[in-house]
Amino acid sequence: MTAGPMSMSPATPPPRCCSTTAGMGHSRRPESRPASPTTRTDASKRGWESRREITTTTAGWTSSRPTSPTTPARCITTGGWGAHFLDFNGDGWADILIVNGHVYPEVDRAPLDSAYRQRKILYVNRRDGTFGDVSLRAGPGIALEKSSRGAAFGDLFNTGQVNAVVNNMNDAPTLLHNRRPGPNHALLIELEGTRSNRSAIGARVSVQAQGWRMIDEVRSGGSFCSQNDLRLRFGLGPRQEAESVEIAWPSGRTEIFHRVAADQWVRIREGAGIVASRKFLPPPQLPR
Ligand SMILES: [Ca+2]
Repeated sequence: MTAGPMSMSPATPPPRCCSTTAGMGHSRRPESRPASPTTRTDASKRGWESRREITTTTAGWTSSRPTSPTTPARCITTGGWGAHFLDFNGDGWADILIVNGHVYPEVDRAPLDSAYRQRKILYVNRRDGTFGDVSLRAGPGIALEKSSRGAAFGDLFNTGQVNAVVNNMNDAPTLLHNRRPGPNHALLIELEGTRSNRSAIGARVSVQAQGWRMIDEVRSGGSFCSQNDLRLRFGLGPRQEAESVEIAWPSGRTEIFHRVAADQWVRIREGAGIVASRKFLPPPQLPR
């Protein structure tokens, strides 16, 4: 993904809904708001929050441009930078989180339907080949408006949840803490190569669980200027174990492990099997 200039003129009325690209991810999409304060409160309890200790602005739905349920949907322009497929709710289906921001601060003074600081976008996998935008119900961390660039994803607290660290232009970074509770299970797999490279970059892991088969690979890098957690996290939904974990190492070796319990972090060394495991920790009680 590369950054490129975005046109700042002319000031033509935005279309009702369209999609365009201009260098970085750039989309126009209809904007809607929560229907009631109740929706907002419930979402903030179980959604994503930002940590104030490393951000300089407070999070909250009220920082977004207000509309009411009777306000017609309109298009806003967002510039996407860091993006990642992540299973934020652990149901085994990959969702998408995108952090946004315009290239130029001057856009705030231009008659354009965009802004230098923009909220994030969270898409949930509908399990039918489509994604739904749940950004406005995903907590104050998603609604926080920054001019964001890179985003790195990983299980920062070893709790089985995916969190994100976002860097922002001329601002403190944001830690997005995924607080979504739920009964779903997960498995975190760390690979250590011996004949392969030590970080196991390029290894492919296939997890089988009650009819599901999920595949992921260990990758260097991530989204824009960011490095994700090298460990692979598999959301297992209601399944409490993986029937099999098959690893195709870059060296060409293939290994398979059976009946691996969920809700733990396992370290697998090439040729030596599972050499360490640790149950997920309870969610941390971070200061607000
Ligand atoms: Ca999911």
